[in-house]
Amino acid sequence: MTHDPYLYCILDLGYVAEADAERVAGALLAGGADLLQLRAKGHPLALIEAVARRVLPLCRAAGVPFILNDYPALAASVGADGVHLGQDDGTLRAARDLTGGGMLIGRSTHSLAQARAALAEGFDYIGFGPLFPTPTKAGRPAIGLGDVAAMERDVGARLPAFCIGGIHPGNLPQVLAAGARRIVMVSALLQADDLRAATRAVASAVARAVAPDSQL
Ligand code: 3NM
Repeated sequence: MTHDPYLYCILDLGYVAEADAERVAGALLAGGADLLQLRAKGHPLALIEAVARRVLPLCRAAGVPFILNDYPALAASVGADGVHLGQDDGTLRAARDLTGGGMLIGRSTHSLAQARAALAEGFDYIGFGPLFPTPTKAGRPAIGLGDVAAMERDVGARLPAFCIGGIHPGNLPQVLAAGARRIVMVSALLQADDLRAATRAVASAVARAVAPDSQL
C-alpha cells in the first residue's frame, strides 16, 4: 500500500466464477484496490485455498494486502496478510493464537457499540454496516448513515474503519457526505461492465473526498 487505504475490494465467489478469480483480482488491483479480500461463503475449503494461492501473488506484486474472509488457520497457512472475522467468528485472541503475530485481523461491526468494542478489543480494522440493504449479505438489516460520523469520530480516528453494504457509485457521494472516509464496495464493482475503470472511478472519488491533494 502506498497510501492510507480508502478502498477495500472483495473478490466474492458469490459473484465471480472460480476460473475468473485472477482476471477479476487483477482488474480490482489495477483499478486501485487498497486491500483485497477473498470471500467464499459456502465453498469447500480446498477450493478457497486454491483460489487464495492463485490470487495472493497478484496482491503481492501490487503491494496490496491479501485478506481471507474467515478461516484464520487457512489464512496463516497460505501466507495471507490478514483475516476478516464476523461477529460470531470468535475473539481476536483466538484468531491471533491461530495466525501468530503480524497478521491484520479485521472485524465486521453492525452498530456503533460493536465498532467501539472492536476498537477496545484491539482489532486492526473494522467494517461498519451494512449501511444499505444488500443482496451480498441478505437478511442483515441496514443500519443507515446516521451513526457514520460518530463512528468515524470515536473509532475511525483510531483505526481504519470501512463503511460497507449496498454502497454503489450512485450513493457514494451521500456516504462520503455522511462522513465515511474508507469504503468497501462489492457487487457494484463486480457487476460493472468495465471492472477496472469502475474501480478506478470509485478509488478516485473517495480519495478526492478524503484527501483532496491526492494524485489518484
Ligand atoms: N459485510 P455490497 S455488508 C460482506 O455489514 C459484507 O458486515 C457487510 O457487499 C457488513 O457492496 C457486506 O455488494 C456486503 O453490498 C457488501
